[in-house]
Amino acid sequence: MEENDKNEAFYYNHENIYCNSVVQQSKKTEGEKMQTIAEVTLDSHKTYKKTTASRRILYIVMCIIFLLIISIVMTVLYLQQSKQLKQSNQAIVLLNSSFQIKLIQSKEELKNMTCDQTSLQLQLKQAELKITNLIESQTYLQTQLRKAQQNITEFTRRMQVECCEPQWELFRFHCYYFFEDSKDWFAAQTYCKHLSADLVVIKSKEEQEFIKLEQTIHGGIYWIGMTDNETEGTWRWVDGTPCNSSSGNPVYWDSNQPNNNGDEDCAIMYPDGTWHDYSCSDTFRVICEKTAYTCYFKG
Ligand SMILES: [Ca+2]
Ligand SMILES: [Ca+2]
Repeated sequence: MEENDKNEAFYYNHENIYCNSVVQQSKKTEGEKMQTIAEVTLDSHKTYKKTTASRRILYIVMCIIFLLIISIVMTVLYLQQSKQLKQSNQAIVLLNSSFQIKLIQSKEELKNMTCDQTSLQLQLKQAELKITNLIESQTYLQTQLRKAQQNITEFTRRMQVECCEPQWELFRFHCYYFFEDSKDWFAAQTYCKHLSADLVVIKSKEEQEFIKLEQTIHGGIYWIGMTDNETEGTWRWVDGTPCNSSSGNPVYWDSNQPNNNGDEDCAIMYPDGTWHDYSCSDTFRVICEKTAYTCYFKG
């Protein structure tokens, strides 16, 4: 029994030793593995670090390149813009110069126009003054002309006179011709017509007195231009106007005339101025009458 126990104990010890050895071996192996893993891990880590660093460097380089490209592009754009700006500035300078020149020219023209305007205003005032003077002169001349026309009219009126032909007597714008040959009444009227006249027509007291006076000077008995041969008792002058007291014209019949003694249709005038009706076929002297004409006084 003890033997067995000893064997068992021995076996147990050997087993423990073996186990321990296995464990130790196992531990040793795991450690190696761990070490290996650690080494691998470390290598991986180192490799990762290296990769990361490379990537960073790459990123940095790319950024630098990008920035360089951006800078170049910006520089090119800046240069282009600067060139355009320079051209624009040059154009502005040219425009400004042109504007200044035109402004100076405009000022000069304005100055000249101002001078011209002043000169024109002065000329206008002078013209207005001349027009005013001309109007005044025209008014004065019109007044003088009107006065001269009035003087001429008055002078002409004074120079105008009524005239009669030779051997005709003038009385109040009429001419009278005392023809001393004897004719019947109708022949007497025809004779007067031949002289552009008629037998005398008496229409006022003054005319009656004038005829009477002339008849006294010339002497004899004269036909006057009055007849009732158309209607008996209705006496008319040769100009057609009635001859009676109601006509408004004076009548100078003798006290018992007209009496139509044996058909008396024509009238005569005695030297005393009285009127008588007589036969038209009887013959007496002739008094013709016509309107005087206008003539001019000769100094
Ligand atoms: Ca009669
Ligand atoms: Ca008689």
